[in-house]
Amino acid sequence: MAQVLPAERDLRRVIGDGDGVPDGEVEGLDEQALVDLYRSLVLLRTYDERSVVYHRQGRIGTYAIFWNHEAMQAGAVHALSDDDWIFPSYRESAIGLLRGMPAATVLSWWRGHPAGWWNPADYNVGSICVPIATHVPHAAGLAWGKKLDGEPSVAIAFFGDGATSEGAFHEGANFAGVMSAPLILLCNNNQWAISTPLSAQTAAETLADKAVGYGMPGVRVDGADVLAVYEAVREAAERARAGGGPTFVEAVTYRCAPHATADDPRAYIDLERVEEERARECVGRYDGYLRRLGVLDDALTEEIRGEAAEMLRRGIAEAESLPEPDPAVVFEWAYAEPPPALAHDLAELRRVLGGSLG
Ligand SMILES: Cc1ncc(C[n+]2csc(CCOP(=O)(O)OP(=O)(O)O)c2C)c(N)n1
Ligand SMILES: [Mg+2]
Repeated sequence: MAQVLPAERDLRRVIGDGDGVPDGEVEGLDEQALVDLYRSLVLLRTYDERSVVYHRQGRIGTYAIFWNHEAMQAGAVHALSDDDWIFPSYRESAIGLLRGMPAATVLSWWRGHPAGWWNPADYNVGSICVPIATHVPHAAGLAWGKKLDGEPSVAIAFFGDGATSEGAFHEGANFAGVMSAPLILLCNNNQWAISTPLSAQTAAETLADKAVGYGMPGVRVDGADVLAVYEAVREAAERARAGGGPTFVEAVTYRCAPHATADDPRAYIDLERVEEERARECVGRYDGYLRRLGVLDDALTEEIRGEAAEMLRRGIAEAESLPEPDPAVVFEWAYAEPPPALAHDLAELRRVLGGSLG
């Protein structure tokens, strides 16, 4: 009988505070790799901040903000190879950028344009999953399939603290455990599910404790420490590739932006706590780490930020230059032989939309 250890209690950290807490080091990351990681963090941060502006300008729809979640996304992707599969939730909508997906594609998704529906096989990045946790069984199935095919790829599924209360999470985790699938369950514990706090979500002491029930290790990391996430995911991937099965990684952070552009957290959140968390946000912490190490200065920072800003400028221009989609797309692909009522509904939609789109 395999022995399953209880989940780790302490949060793993690598980045110090530039004061009393010393910086650690991750083996095997040279200067170039450290700067590449920074580039990815800045790209995600820029995407996120610009998207809030685009939303306010009416250029994209309701948008799920991921400010201060960049470290868990970039840290995890950099720890994987391009053959590994990523299953994002709406919180990781732009993670494909780290696999070379154009910004216009992700922005198109948020504009409700079909150009935002990429082919997952082009980037090994699954579709953005909005229903909570339903992508966990998909990721488990893909990981199991890779194992059956004798391929060394692993899959990673990103989901939130709230998702751990969903049936699909439990089914996917259990299946992965039983099949020893090469899966990484990356739980973004930002301590809120819209307005539901973690304390109302679970009676478990930690979310990583859930791993024990599925016979897999549970690891807890500081989710705003990109190097701690990197190291934990790299270990989980090595274990999975070696036939060791799945790992649950709980990346603990705090949601210090609204859930989405449609949310006003002042109705339920402690604003002082938010300010504290914003002061220790993940991009600034890694920036400080690299400067203490002597591999980052103002000139390089400016260059990296400029590149990211330019990518977004071009991305939104490209997304906005696409022709309006035919509204018929809403009715296609659900049926091999659409029922006649749908033709009536489409005609009605064209009439309501008038000449502009029809
Ligand atoms: C199956 C399902 N139920 C409810 C919702 C509505 N909903 C959207 S986001 C959200 C909260 C999810 O919280 P969490 O899993 O912690 O992820 P976070 O948004 O914090 O990243 C809920 C309940 C949904 N999208 N899908
Ligand atoms: Mg959450």
